[in-house]
Amino acid sequence: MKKHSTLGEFIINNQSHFSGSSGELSRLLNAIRLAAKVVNHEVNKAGLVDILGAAGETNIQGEDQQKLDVYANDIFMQTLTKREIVCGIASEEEDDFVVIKGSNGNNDNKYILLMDPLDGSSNIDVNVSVGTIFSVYERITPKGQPVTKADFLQKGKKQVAAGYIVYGTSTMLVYSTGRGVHGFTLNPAIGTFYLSHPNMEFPRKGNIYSINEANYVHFPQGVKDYLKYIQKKVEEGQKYTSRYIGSLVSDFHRNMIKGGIYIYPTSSKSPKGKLRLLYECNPMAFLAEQANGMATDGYQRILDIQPTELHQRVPFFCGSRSMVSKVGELMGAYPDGADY
Ligand code: P6P
Repeated sequence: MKKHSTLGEFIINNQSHFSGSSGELSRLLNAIRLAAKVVNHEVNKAGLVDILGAAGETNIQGEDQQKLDVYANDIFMQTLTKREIVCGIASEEEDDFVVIKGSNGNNDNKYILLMDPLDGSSNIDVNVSVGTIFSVYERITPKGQPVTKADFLQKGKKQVAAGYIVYGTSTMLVYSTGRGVHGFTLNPAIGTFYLSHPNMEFPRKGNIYSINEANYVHFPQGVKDYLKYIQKKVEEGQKYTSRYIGSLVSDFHRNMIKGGIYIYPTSSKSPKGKLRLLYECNPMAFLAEQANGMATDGYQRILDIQPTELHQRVPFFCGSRSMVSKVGELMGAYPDGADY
């Protein structure tokens, strides 16, 4: 596909790769495209209207709900509900999954979607990039019946699509349907996404590490050893740099382009890690592997983890293969020293 083709053209041209595709996945991706533009418009003017600040409620994570969190959740829910595409949605902003019926009240739609509608929302008030993360599966319970929790607790390797929108200096939609990772940049003047980054890949090696070192004292020893390993490399003259935006999507996006690793390990504040498996780690891990990168919980492949709860948290190590495998080695994941 030539560069600068539009996202719409790209979706249509790639539909033929799905055997028996009835166009539902294309319609799902087009719905995400539309919702992304609407949310982008609001995010870009957040400072101008009274949409900042907590909505006065807290979500299931016990975090203040910024009004934009609520707004983004509503826009994606509304856009995905009116198009006969999904039969269920799970969201960071919803305590439980939501059953989505077809217009005639049926439960015949094929896909389920999980999302973090506005990740990094604490950055909104300080004008730093935030993002939307989404993950798509085919339902596994029988068509015609309401979706159940089992449909949402599939292993990450069963995803049929995943992606993110990064609302940054420019707004990009980056996604994969299992045939590589492709980035589209929005031209806000005409509201069109153009293919700007075809076949995105993590450089095998990298020199950027993204971690909140304020939690150092509570890190597992293997993570402490990895940071010491990096510092020793710097002493030996190798170039490394620390970059941590506090927005997973932005750190991931930069590391995928330049090479690097993002780590959110366990800590006393987050004994199971902070990031959510279903709608943060699984979609980002799907993208990472499609981009020749790697994603583990420090010991095992994220995409192999059997989920047990909608909002469960896991430690997250994601990025360039050589960096993720090195920290895994120090965590004791590869006793035989295997290098991925
Ligand atoms: P901390 C945002 O809340 C988020 O889920 C990720 O986007 C980000 O990388 C991380 O948490 C930041 O967490 O504890 O370092 O502020």
